Amino acid sequence: MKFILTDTDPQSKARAGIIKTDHGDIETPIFMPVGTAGSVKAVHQRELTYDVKAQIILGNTYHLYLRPGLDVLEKVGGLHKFNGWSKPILTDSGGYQVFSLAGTRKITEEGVVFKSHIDGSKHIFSPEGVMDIQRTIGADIIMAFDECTPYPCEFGYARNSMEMTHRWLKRCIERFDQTEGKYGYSQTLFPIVQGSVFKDLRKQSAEFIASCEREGNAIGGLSVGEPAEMMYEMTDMVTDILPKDKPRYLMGVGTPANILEGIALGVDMFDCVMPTRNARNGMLFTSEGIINIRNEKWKDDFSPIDTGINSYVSSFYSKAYLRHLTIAKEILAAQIASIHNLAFYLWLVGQAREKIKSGEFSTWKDQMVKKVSTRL
Ligand code: PRF
Repeated sequence: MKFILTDTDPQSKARAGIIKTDHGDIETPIFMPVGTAGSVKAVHQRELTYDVKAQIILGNTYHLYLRPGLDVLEKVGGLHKFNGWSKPILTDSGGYQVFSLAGTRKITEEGVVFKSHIDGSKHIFSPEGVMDIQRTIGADIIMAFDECTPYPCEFGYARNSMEMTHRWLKRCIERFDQTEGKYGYSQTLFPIVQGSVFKDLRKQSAEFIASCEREGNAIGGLSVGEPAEMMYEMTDMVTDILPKDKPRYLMGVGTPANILEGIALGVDMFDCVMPTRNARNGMLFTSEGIINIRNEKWKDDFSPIDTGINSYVSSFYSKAYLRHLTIAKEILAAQIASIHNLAFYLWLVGQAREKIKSGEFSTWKDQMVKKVSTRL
């Protein structure tokens, strides 16, 4: 993997660049649609490419390991072959899903023992095991095994957790560097900064992560319920420490406004279930603001969903029709809304890139944050 920084904004820490992988280039800043179990919910691969214009999607180690399982993924030759997505893929390590999804779980120095949310069966994730699993899934970018602390979290817990995440990282790196990609292309490992909302812990973690000198770095443990201002403050501190010549990934973030602020703070990559999950609940993000499509006010509004983002479904289907489909619980509602929301997120980061390149990012960002946060 290679990262080329092409432009920097004069008034903020925003930057534009290109990540080069064996499955193609990713222009940054970028939003990565979440495809937890090997599919971005309600959106098929051709739509992801041509309508959403996704450049990279996510998969989850936890889900893919439980189902379809490593035997199937190894036999087919990795996740790209299995789901037909030939552009880059990133897998999260399971260090987050195990904590948020699995029923009972026990964390020890060795790793995490958990019970499957599918059949209750018992499994163990260790730093080494999770590296091996992600080698078998075959994502281009794989994540270190970490503990994402909850919010709020006591200082002592956050410190111990961060220190364990750092020890786990050393084990991840050792295992990753001793092994090779199984399918003929290269993979890269991103470590994850933790430290909850404590400045000294964040600083310590960012310095440790930077010292590992991997090809890219991630910021975890944020967007877990803390006020947005706290998330920005931590991100700001961390991006001052992480190397400038490597991509930075803010995990699980966020709203359109969160993403714009993150870009201004020097973040290059984002992922979140929000555009797809909220789409399935009738919440649409548009270039004019936020729409609850179930609202009576859209009943006979035959105007297109959003003509501002150059997306087929968004210009073709009307608000009234999508409202009808949503209320009638038609499957097509989830499809149209998911494609639209993702196309909007990809349009937004694309605009951010253009504005960084033309030197207009900061003023545009302030206007856009207000616009995209307005409830219509
Ligand atoms: N760690 C991992 N995945 C994550 C997070 C984290 O801290 C977050 C936090 N918002 C989202 N996804 N491994």
